[in-house]
Amino acid sequence: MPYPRFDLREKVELPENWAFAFYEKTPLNVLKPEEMVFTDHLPLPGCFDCFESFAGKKGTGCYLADFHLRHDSSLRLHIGGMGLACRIFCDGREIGASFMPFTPLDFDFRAEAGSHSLLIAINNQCDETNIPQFQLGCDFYAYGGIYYDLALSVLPEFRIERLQVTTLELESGRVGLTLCFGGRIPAECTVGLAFDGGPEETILCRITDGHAYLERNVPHPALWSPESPNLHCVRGSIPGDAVTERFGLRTIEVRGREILLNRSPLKLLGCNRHEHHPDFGYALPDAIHVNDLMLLKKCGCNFVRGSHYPQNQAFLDRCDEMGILVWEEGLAWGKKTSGKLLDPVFREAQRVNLAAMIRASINHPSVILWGFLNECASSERESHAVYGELAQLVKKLDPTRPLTFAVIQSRDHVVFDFADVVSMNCYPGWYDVEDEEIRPLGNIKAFLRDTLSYIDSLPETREKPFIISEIGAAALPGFHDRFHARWTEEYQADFHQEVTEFVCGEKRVAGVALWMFCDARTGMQGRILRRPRGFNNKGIFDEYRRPKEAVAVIRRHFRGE
Ligand code: ADA
Repeated sequence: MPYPRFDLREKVELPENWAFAFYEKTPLNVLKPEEMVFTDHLPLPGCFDCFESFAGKKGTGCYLADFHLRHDSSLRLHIGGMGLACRIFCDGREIGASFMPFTPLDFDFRAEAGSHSLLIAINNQCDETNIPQFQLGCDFYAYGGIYYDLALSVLPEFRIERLQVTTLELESGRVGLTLCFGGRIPAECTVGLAFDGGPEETILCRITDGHAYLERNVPHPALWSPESPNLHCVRGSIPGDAVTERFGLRTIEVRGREILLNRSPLKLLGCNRHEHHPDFGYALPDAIHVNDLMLLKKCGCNFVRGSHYPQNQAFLDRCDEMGILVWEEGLAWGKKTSGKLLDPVFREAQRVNLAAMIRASINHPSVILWGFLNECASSERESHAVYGELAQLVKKLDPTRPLTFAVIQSRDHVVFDFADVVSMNCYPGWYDVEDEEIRPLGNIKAFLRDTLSYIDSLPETREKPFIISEIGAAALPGFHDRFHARWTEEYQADFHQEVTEFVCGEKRVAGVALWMFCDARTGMQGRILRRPRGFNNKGIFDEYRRPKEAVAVIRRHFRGE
């Protein structure tokens, strides 16, 4: 179970396998709970369109379960992330809805003692008017289901919702603790505080705007870093409720062109990763998370970019434990000003998605960068306000982490003033190369040098760290050909030889996220014709995590062997 943990809250039991009904090509708003006929059983969390009977189908999947309450209760249904849109009903009455994929959601409602039915209807039809953050042409598949954790629990009347921890001083282990309260909040209350299962201190706290703030020294402090991912716990309790949060003592900051972790310069070496597996869609079991992190570490990576949406909290817990640094980002992919970028509904969805992501991930020491708006219209003047309002929100919710966003590889960006870290997606040697060139490897380093000159020529970027946020070439798993041309494993390995040699030898590059960790299913709308097998094949592992030839090359450079 991911952190935060609420050990005093009563959990309401839900089944692992839910009664399931599927309505093909049927939108959410026409379905009536009383008319549904349940024909199958499917597990949650899970993506219904990964299963044999519903594979690749589009429509609404309806999950039904009974639950039982001993008392009249206030309840919270927590969904760590779902897609693409849902409506939730208790005993046939709608208790909530969302059209925001990959966003942590809480639905609070009341129910009386006795038996009840819970119905979760989820639609995976991608319609940009209903789901402004996603589009059919996205280069990742629009699965339907509950992707991340799911829990139903009883809410105390007065509750402690979060305990946010900020490292103030490394040597003494001094931390700032922001207690966030909910429900019927009194003006003051007694809080119990205990670090790492040690003795509990009792403090009388004044509560202002639902919050109280304290500072303490963590007893026996041990710093968190990728080499020594030491973690601490703090439990905050009030009468009838308690929250346990896990955190790491570490600082992250930007100084000139460097990123500093615990005041020492850091080079980020890693991969982009989709939370994807063909058998599970985005609902990955923990075993996959752990194995993926093992594979990344074996390659010498210390960094993963969670492209392109808020991550599973269970994955971030594993990153904390295994010492992998994370760039976490909100969901938006290639939005244009002629499309959704300037639309107020899209902008509001961005704010909700980012705020929920930051609140959920605030205590993960592994998360060191916040990102948003992947490859959106960063060259157009009208976009400036959109980037600005999101940057302001991120800074307000968390002033401790640097902010970045991946821009496309052009030379005309107008939004870099908002970036603490400058990031660019680069595809030399893959896109935009002469057709006659069978192996266009020759210009990769020249392109990257030219990119650095561009970054160093702009007043708003020249004194900031620079990350290559994507760079990659596709290889069809197991495809070898004597030309060693594009799509072969040989070409991808030679490509990454050029890239990793350049990155590891170039001080100006503060980090790289190779595109990408493993192959992942692509979107629809013609993109599939440019993506053999229906997968983005730029993974250095295939979708079942079998290594391609590039892995050995990358490992050699990243590990300095
Ligand atoms: C873009 C995008 C990625 C992926 C990549 C590619 O940079 O950000 O999600 O689509 O291109 O493989 O072309």
